Amino acid sequence: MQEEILRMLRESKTYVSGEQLSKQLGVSRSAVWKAINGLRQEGYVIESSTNKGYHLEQVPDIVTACEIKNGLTTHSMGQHVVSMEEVDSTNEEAKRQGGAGAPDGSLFLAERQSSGKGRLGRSWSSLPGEGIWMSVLLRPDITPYEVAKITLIAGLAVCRALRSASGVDARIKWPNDIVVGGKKLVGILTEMAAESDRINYVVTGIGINVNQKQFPEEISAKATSLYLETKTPWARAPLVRSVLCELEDFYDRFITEASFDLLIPYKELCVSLGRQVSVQRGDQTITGTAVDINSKGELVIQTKEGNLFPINSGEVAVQGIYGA
Ligand code: BTX
Repeated sequence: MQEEILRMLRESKTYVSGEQLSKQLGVSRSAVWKAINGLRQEGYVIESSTNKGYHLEQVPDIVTACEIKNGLTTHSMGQHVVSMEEVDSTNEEAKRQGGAGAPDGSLFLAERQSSGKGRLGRSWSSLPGEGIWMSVLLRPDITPYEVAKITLIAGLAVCRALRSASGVDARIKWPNDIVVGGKKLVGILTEMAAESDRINYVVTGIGINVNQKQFPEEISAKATSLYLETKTPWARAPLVRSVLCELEDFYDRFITEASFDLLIPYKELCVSLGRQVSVQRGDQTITGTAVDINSKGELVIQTKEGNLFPINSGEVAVQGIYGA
């Protein structure tokens, strides 16, 4: 009912009377009053006047299902939303619910992660209310071998969404970190459940630093936020919607259009190309210039001897950009 009341208040430029709300929803005036108070507790500022009724004055910066879905134009991404106050990790929750049959495009969000995960067992700082900690569950009909492309799509979609929403010069550090001026703005962790050559589901976890004014000391040299880059606070729900729209657009094209070449827009935004990079392969360190991304999505490194090494995973250190 809170969702319905909110919709009616949003649609009306003037006050909506308690009577109108209770008639339209088929509930008592006191039920309306309780729901209004519930919304106020979530942070909505709702004016009430004895004669005129209720008026929505201010919407809080929260990432509830109701706020995400308000104005969301996707057909699949984020149509099923699980929004939590706190969870261990949105990726873990997405995997739990993915195993239990949650639909393609399901979105899992939390205000706070108690064990936010980075890659290779690292942790992700997920302070409450300051960032977007979200995971999208996908059920693509592709082979496990093609999942690397989903990783690239996620990076591309988030980068494009943040560039157009905020104007920051965000770039992709291959395969899917988003950096601004060498510092990490977004981390993406893609995980999958698969059986031999069939994907069960893919979970793309996206951590976006939005309103942090400062970071814990151990990461302050390498992390940045939209606030630090623009000196303006950002409402998170519209950013989530932009990410979902871009993600759906690229993902749909990847799945349905045989001729779609993801690498064309990707390379335009990839900051790794043309730079000096190094990567550990077993006990060998390969150092050279990142010269290309091949059709498999691998980063191609050219050594000074002229040898080409395609790299499909592993930590690639890029000169001038902070690492993990
Ligand atoms: P990563 O392993 O590339 O980055 C983790 C490293 O980045 C850490 O070791 C630390 O040095 C640094 N770091 C930690 N927190 C932050 C931060 N907030 N901003 C910038 N740098 C940081 C990248 O892993 C993948 C991160 C994915 C996070 C999302 S959040 C939603 C979803 N749920 C979940 O548990 N993980 C994903």
